[in-house]
Amino acid sequence: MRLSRFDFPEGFLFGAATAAYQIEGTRHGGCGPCHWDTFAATAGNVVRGEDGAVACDHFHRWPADLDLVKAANMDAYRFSTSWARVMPDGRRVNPEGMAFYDRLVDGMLERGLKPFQTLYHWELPSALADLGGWTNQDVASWFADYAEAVTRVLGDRVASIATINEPWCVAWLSHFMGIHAPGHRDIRAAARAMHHVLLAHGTAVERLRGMGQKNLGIVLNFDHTEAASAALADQEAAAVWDGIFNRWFIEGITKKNYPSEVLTGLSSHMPEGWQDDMPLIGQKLDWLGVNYYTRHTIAANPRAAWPAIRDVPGSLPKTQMGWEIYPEGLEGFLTRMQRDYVGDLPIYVTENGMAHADVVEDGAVSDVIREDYLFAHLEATRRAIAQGANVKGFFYWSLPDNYERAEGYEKRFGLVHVDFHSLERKPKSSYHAFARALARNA
Ligand code: IFM
Repeated sequence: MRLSRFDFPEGFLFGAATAAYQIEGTRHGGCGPCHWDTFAATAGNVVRGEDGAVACDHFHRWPADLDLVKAANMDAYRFSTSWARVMPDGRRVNPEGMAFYDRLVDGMLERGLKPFQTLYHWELPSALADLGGWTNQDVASWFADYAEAVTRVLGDRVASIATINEPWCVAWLSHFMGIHAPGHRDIRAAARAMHHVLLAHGTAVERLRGMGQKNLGIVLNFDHTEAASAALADQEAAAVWDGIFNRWFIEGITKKNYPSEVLTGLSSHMPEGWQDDMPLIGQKLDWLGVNYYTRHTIAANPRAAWPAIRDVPGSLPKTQMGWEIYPEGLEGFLTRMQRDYVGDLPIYVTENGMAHADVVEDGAVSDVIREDYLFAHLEATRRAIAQGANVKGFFYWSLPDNYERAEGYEKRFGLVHVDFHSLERKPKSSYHAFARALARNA
């Protein structure tokens, strides 16, 4: 017997998540260029060189998309505002871009959906990328200016605001591993981005709180990390990876310090005087967002430079992304956050989902594997709540299939299938299963 909304505490919110660049399309509404446009235009970065120019054309089709959220009996919708749409040159407001989000938020409220806004899900305006982007410490005040401008318009109607989505991706994946925009592979750039992304978060929180805004949080991503063996070298390698991926950001915010295993490699590249920023970074949150997808097995890699580690392929069933399916990791992070970092602070599962090579057959999409994934992670969430984690909501990633960044349009995460030629939407069997579980008259 599968779970339903009645297996969760009263008031628990269910929803789906999206991000601006991945669904909206950038050709309309005066949207400016962002670093993802140039990253995608550089050969070799993105599968088939695909970009977000059209995506799901949510810019025009948002009323029908919100209808789908509503028809799935969801309570909330997690969306992001694009910095490059609101401020095409990074600094001056584009009224047409702002008006789009104004209508979108009203559209959610008209359908009884709580708007969960994310301010930065990776659309750094190109004009600011030209100035060094996340490696320039001025990014903190640029970001706070943007946060203030958006909040002056939307702040009276959104239910919550996340500053940054997945700082690990913004900083490490994009400046050390080179896999996301701007595609750097540079330890100094990475160290600066690792710090500046949190400085931007803290600066924006201070600014918005000063305006009286409530419900401010941040969305962090976590990957369950295991050592490949009991050997000390593998154990230490796993601890370094856990530090980079899972501990850097949450410890920066809740302990006002960074993990020593990571500072060993980064301290000589950190911006001067970074320690003075920690009180601003460590301001109290109103809630924490946890994004969780998979686990990693890590071994030492003695021949490599710091952080001398390598990924060892795991043995569990994998998604279309090649990510292992391991719901126990979600339970682990939710209880770990409560126990080690945030206590009773509200926690939301702000993203969880899987990519699968879905196909339309006889006019329908049967994605039973995604149904199983979703319900296994809902079970994991419920177990964490039973152990005392104050989890208040769960958002599936994503509502429609969309632009999966470096993977282009090939990897399908949606509850709703999108034909990227006709842009027709077709709810998958997972959408219907989730809708049944969320029905109030069940
Ligand atoms: O599509 C991404 C999203 O932008 C951030 N979190 C992970 C998702 C799946 O890779």
